[in-house]
Amino acid sequence: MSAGPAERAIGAFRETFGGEPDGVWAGPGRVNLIGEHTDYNEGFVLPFAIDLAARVALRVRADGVIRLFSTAGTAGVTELDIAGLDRESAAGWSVYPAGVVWALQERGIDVPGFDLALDSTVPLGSGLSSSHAIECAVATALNELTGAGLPTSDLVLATQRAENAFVGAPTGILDQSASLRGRAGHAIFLDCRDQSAELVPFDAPAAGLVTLVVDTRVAHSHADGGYASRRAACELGAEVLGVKALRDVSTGDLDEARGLMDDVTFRRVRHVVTEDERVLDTVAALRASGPAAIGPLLDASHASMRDDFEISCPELDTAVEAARAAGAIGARMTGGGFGGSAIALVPADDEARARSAVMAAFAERGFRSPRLFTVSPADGARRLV
Ligand code: GAF
Repeated sequence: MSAGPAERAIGAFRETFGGEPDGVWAGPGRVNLIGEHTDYNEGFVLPFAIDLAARVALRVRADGVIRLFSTAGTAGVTELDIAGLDRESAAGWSVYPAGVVWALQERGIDVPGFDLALDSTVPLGSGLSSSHAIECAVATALNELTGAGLPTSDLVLATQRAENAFVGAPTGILDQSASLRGRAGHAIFLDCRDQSAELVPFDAPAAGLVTLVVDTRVAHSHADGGYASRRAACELGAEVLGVKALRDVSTGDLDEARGLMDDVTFRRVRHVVTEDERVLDTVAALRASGPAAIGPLLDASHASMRDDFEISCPELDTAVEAARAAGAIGARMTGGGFGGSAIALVPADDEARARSAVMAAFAERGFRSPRLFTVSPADGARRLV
């Protein structure tokens, strides 16, 4: 079997289980260029799959046993029974493959047992969708190996179901859509109401820019209360306004909305409504002028998340401010918030300066050193070998 990016997963598989896997599948992480907390409001998002991925080497077993091994950590092999999977039986990262199996079973798919070795380059808990990367790799593998042949839109819903009902995080469809639909050189403009998707060219280097990620290393979990409370506020806002989802509210409706609800709910609503508009403006700007034109929209998105949605944190604000002061044309936190990563669009000539400025700002405030790296749009979940 050939090596390449699959090599470490294959090596771990041979060492742990013996013999060869049936194949190796990859699920990339993602950054979201813009469109945060709009997905579960049936609105718009603009993520891209990144060139960091979870790789799973997998071989079907005949006895209904699932054995899981990861090259990260010291947990060794976790063993589960394919029959009667529930949240309590799975611990640590095994909830992600177990959740996918459970969601496929719920759709009537007869999933066999399997041995799986995971090797991931997506930093865990970094807000770059390390968990969805695993889920999308496993879902793509099992979709092929069972012959289920689900279309991408169903894989999106199955992995969302795994997150919502098995893992326990009330998330939308942003992350798995990026991981499953990614395409090198492109961002994905997704309408979360009907899953219609368009590829929008995003070639930062051609515009003399790099996409710098600042992983604050502040851990976050969407199964914690912050994410769910934002979602609940949005649902309340939609109910008060008499619409199916906040997608159906326009910025012109905001003045009237202000008088109909408490201030906190109004600001949550305003973030979502203005963020949807910023996504549409970003897509138009990218198409007309390319990545160099979207900086102010990224900045406005961050301010809205910091002040109206209140999901930023001092480390994310520091990353954004330091990168901006060192020449970034735009910067924002990316993902669910409360920690995780920020992205900054930085002129290639200023990259070293921006990196030093962010490191220095973190040190000055006594924060843990962040991880800095650049990313590019990559292909979505697929079989590697
Ligand atoms: C997390 C969730 F998983 C997504 O569904 C989305 O809501 C995002 O936070 C915020 O845009 O990544």
